[in-house]
Amino acid sequence: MSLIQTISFPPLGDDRGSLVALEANKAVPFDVKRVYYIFGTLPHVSRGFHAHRALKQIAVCVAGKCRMILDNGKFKEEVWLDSPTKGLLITELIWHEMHDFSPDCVLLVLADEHYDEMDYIRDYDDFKQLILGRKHV
Ligand code: T46
Repeated sequence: MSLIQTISFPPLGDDRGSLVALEANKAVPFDVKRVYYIFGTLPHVSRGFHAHRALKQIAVCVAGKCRMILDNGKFKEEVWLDSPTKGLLITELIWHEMHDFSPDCVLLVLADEHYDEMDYIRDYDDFKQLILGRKHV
């Protein structure tokens, strides 16, 4: 099974331009408790490098683009987030990294829980051990 689960957000366009509406439990397959966005990341800077224990998220570049790597501890896949109509589902226990941000990139993220640093696994070895069921981290 592919790690890349994208969701198409149909644009509601007319001659004035486009509009995308994201509704919880519709286009977004969970209750949204938090929204954050990442912008002004320099092109040579990478971000992420963690997995979440339980958090589910949808990420979409509403402007510009970036490259997302997803890793389930067994294999990795990558996808360009390069359209405001392309959302990426990031489920729990998926190591994720963001690279190659364009200067105009605004990465919008919808999350199903409030911010909780305890939900982060920021050490790759800990992540692997958890996936392999060898360690409680
Ligand atoms: C993720 C990827 C896609 C908060 O205080 N509240 C928040 O809701 C968030 C998301 C972050 N923060 C603080 C924690 C750090 O001091 O903001 C700072 C930067 O966060 P972080 O280094 O985790 O940023 P990224 O870009 O590496 O990761 C972020 C999200 O944190 C993460 O959940 O999945 O984007």
